[in-house]
Amino acid sequence: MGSMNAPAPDENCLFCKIVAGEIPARIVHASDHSVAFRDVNPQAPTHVLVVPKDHYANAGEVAQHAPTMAADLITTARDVAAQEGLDNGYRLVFNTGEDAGQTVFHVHLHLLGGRSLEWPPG
Ligand code: D5M
Repeated sequence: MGSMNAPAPDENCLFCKIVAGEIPARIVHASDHSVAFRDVNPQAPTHVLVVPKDHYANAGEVAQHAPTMAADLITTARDVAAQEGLDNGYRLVFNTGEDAGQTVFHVHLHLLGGRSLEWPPG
């Protein structure tokens, strides 16, 4: 979390570019440590991605190296859910690796809500 041991931004990383303001995004929440923005390909009426400003490849990496940051992603998602009026519930997802369909290797917490969500996911 901005510590001396924080990983350097990855110049090829799409979400590092969004964090840096180099690529536009519909930002719904920002703090010193994280940014939340709307997914370009929404799968629900509310579909927001919460990312740490620092570059970690996936949820396991951020939890191992910056556990407070990992918790911050979840509390930020909770706050955005409240802001979006998702009083009936919402889903949080970390796709991790190829089989899960992870396409951007900068950890992002999907916040989905605004409709009834099926289980199990596809
Ligand atoms: O999810 C990666 C997600 O990132 C996917 O739902 C699309 C979204 N995405 C891709 N490019 C952008 C930009 N430029 N803005 C906002 N959202 C974006 P994954 O879990 O890796 O499959």
